[in-house]
Amino acid sequence: MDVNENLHRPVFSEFVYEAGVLEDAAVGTSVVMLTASDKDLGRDGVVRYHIHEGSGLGVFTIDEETGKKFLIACLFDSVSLGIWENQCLS
Ligand SMILES: [Ca+2]
Repeated sequence: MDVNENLHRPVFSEFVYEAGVLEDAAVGTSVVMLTASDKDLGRDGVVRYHIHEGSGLGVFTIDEETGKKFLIACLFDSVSLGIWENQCLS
């Protein structure tokens, strides 16, 4: 068996993450930390995080390496905050 094979997919620690943020929260506020793990060794076990799709895109960003999600725009009443599908790759 080749130990460098990419045999496992990353798995989030929770199926659903719930988080809230105040309407007047400052840009850069940390909103939630997502964590996923991948059982592969080396490069194939390194997890990278992305926001795949969802409503209100552009309001949040995610740190590709840590899974920490941040507010990057001011929130207004008219902004519909909903569900984001997050993706981790490795
Ligand atoms: Ca993997």
